[in-house]
Amino acid sequence: MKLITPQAYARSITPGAVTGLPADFRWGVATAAYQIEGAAAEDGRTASIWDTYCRVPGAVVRGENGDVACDHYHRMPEDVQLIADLGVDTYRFSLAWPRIQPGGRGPVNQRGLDFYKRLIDELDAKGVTPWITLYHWDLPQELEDAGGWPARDTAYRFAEYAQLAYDALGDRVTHWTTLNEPWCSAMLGYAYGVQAPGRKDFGQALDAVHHLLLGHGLAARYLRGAAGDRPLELGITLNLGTATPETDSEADLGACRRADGLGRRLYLDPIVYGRYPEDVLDDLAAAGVQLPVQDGDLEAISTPLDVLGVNFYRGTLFSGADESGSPVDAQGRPVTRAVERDLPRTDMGWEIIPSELTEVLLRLEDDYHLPTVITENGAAFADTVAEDGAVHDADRTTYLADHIDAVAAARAQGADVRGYFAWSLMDNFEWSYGYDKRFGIVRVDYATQQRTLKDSAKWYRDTIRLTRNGATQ
Ligand code: IFM
Repeated sequence: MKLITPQAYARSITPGAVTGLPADFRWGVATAAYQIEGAAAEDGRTASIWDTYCRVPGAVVRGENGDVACDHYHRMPEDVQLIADLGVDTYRFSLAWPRIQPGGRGPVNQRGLDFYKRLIDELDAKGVTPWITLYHWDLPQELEDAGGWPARDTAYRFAEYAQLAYDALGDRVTHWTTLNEPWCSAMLGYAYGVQAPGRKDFGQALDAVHHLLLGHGLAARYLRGAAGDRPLELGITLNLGTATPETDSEADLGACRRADGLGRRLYLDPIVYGRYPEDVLDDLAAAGVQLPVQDGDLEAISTPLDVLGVNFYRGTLFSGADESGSPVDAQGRPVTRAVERDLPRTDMGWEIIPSELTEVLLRLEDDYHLPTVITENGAAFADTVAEDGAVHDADRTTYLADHIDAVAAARAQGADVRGYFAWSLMDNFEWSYGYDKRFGIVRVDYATQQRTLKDSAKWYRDTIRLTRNGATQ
């Protein structure tokens, strides 16, 4: 494969209005609690599965962890000022479950909750709308010890935590996302073992899928009821990409059907239509796996939503044959193989192809008819600090510009996409990659905790301003 360096990918892009994005288009930046907060043992917070997983030798690059991260817990007012200075209208952040309800059971921990109240005060004072994600992967360790997401009780515990959070903050916050990327929680955490809690059991991972969705549904149902006449913008965030067949062969088309089924329809169909996709259930049955569905679960899971959060990073080309051309593996199971393309890549090794974001948004419009918001999109690149202290990250600016254009293209073709959040506000703890991978539009010097706007942040700020000023609708 020809390697194309980020430098070859980057273009020089000046800020300008993005045609076709309306004045009320939502612009934001996003973060997640464990990735930025630090203060891991402060004010009553107890361990999450990530605190534990980071201590497993070899689990995280250089054995790093989120104990300090970006020290956002102590630097929150400065960080909110940074957000306000970017000119975004919305800040998407997650609540740390083990801070709000240590151990995942029992009453609220007031000191933990007060941090988020102060954050919301600060955002309000600066005119930035808070958008809360209830769960961005930091399951209280005590719940994992009791069985984790493969156990049905965890769904009820999540609904109870959602209730505590909404009762405390629902009068101040309108925008609520239940889960971030349940595919990652279930598959990376319980099937592939490359994220917390690090289990490797396909059957348990599928139990986790259903219980994550059930937790989402029970929480969504509670929030809907509790909101009453109060405005509520309720959603879930899924990581959604494309599955493109390498050829039109039956095997390659089958590989795409399976990848799309297990990666996307398994979540979207129950959430939007209240049913699991038949073909995926058949595939699972063939593998000896059955989802632990009980009466009433799918009604809860399909509680109506206002918005679907889309995290887009990459699409994938699939082949239904292995390297030797066989359509089945050694166990006789059909092959679903990702094929590398000759495309530029980010520092994560992820292929860059913005047109696939347009494709995803149009597909969601056609098949699921829910308004969407891009709740995450962005790229890690190996930034360098120039002699003048600046970060000239033309590669990241190019990535953001091309993907925002892809959103505008989807809108022009009829997709009801209403907002875009850059991932991420600042460099942070990138899970199993530790601090190695930098996704921020703001650089964090972890030795001093100094924040520096990268060129991409300045470009984003100016593009938002020009687009708002130039918007006609
Ligand atoms: O950093 C993560 C985030 O927590 C969830 N979505 C993908 C990002 C980049 O890997």
